[in-house]
Amino acid sequence: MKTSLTRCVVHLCAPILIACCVWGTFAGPLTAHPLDPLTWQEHWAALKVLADAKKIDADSRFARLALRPPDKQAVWGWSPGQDYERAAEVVIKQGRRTFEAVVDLRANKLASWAEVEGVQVPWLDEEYQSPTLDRVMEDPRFQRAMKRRGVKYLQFLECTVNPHAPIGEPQYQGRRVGIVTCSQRTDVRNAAARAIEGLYILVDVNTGDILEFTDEETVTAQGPDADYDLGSTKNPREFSAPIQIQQPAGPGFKIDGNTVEWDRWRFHLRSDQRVGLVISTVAWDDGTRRRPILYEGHLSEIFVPYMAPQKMWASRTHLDVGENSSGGLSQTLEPGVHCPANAVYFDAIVVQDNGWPKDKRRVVCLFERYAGDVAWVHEEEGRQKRVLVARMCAAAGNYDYLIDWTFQTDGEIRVTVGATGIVAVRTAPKKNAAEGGAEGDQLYGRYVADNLIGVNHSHFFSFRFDLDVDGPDNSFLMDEMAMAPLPQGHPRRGLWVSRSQVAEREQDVLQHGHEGASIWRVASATAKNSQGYPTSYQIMPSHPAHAPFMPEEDVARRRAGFINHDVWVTPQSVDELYAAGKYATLSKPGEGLPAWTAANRPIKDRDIVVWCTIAMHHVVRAEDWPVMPVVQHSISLRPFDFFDRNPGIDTGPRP
Ligand SMILES: [Cu+2]
Repeated sequence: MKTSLTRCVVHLCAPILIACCVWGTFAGPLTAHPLDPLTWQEHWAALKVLADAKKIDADSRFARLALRPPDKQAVWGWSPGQDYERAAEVVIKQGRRTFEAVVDLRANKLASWAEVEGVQVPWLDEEYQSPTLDRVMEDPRFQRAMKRRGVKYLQFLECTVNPHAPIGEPQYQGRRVGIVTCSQRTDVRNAAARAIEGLYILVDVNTGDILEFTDEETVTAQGPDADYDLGSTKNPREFSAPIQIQQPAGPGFKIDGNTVEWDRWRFHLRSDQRVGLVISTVAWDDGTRRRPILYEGHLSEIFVPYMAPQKMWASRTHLDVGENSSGGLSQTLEPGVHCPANAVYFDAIVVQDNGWPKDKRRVVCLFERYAGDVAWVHEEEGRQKRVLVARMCAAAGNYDYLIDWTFQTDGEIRVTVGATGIVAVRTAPKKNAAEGGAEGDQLYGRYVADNLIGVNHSHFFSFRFDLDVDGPDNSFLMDEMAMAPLPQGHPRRGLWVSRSQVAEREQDVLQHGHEGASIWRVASATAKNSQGYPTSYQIMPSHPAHAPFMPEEDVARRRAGFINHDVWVTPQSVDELYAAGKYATLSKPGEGLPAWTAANRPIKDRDIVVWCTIAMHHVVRAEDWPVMPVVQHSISLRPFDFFDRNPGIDTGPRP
């Protein structure tokens, strides 16, 4: 409802007026921008609409309650003071059934309600501690298994039910299958080296049934302590000369709500419960006009398959974003630990299992970084590098992923994933060669400490970039390098040349994915630079996915089909946000990108989305234990003929 009162409030931004309005009678936006996350009040308004419509009760469980993406054109066209839509999208688990709802927050009414069949919502917070655990721990098979392993204190076992990643088990189709894992919590802070090995226990958390109990091997060995806290490491080696980061005049960026301005950049940021940090409406202000570059970018999925044959390990093929988003992927950031002293923080609201909102503090930090890097230099002229960083930390089980969006004065945006945390270790006694154990165990990993094998695995990170380079009408260019022979008599036999090709349809991109030294670009269909070239942005992954190590028919690989190609390009669609599909928990093979692109839709001269996957194939080192130093992989979004020359040339000499 576009009331004049709304406009008045938004225009004046007057806190007094807002305070006078009682939520429920006034349904205008209380946010500063159409992409701002739902407020506490909007969250409750959505719940009340669902309750009034008799759609939810005390047993309803919420897998999502978040901003429904507003119309994209309306967002680009919006300017402060104008009215805009507000709606919530909701995913609800009712018993075994799944429902999707949309609540119109302006009209305060239910816009849609529909059942989605054959899917499983992301794992709920309460399901990690499902009552089914009691049945497992009381089961005589479990008690015998613990006795065989010499576990003395059953009451000090910490067991959890995690979403199971199916490895070809059709008999469990349609069930809400969880896998039970336990570790001994006594004596140490870090229980990663105290996991109970050799059990494969599957349960149905909907029914409480124990579906499978396999005791594959009895492992009584134990690894050494693996604590890494300050009290355990003792005598920290302090530097004698401290370094301080100070910005006496405050940060060099401006924040208005969730909108950030820094140098030539302007963008909006928010935290989403499922994918974490979302960067939107990124534009470059050249002084005369604001040029759009990226409508929206965010992490889309993480896939971490382990490479050991024991069933429990073979089934560790996690789709971390789609399976574990309940409670929020973004971790609370510790000042001075996750982010530097000059950082500012953004809070978020996440939905709890019962639908109620919950505050989550400091899930995104924003800071400028200046630490001696060089932006450009030649002879005595040059500029020190100062960049703007927006950071989140995705906590996914034993791993922590620091995800940075770095904005540079030269027009580049770099998305970096820093993997750290605890590598997953398999407890296995170190046998000598004569016993025949060592070689078999070490084929699938490497010893990092006595009796502890860091199991081989990969990390795949898929990012979704809805680029709008000088507007939404874009094309995808593939510049292939090729050898061009030179005529007889020329002293050189041949040279390489670069040939540009436009992708007409989705499959054109997939056929070129791994070829040679490709340059992938998203180019404007209309805008050209001063030399007549289409303005474009290059997508440059530091470590492409390269997934040749898993057979194509492997169920785990097929559930994460997005890893088959480093880059995919699709027509823009708000229904296609997650590379392995919207419902990744217990998903069937082939969902997400492989299913969508099978239609081979046209992608030339239209609004397109680029999906880029980077990978880390992790052969574990001794130095990765007991806590792993950060290792970085990145994707650069790099201007390519977007400007007429180096746009960082006019930056001042003072960083
Ligand atoms: Cu790893």
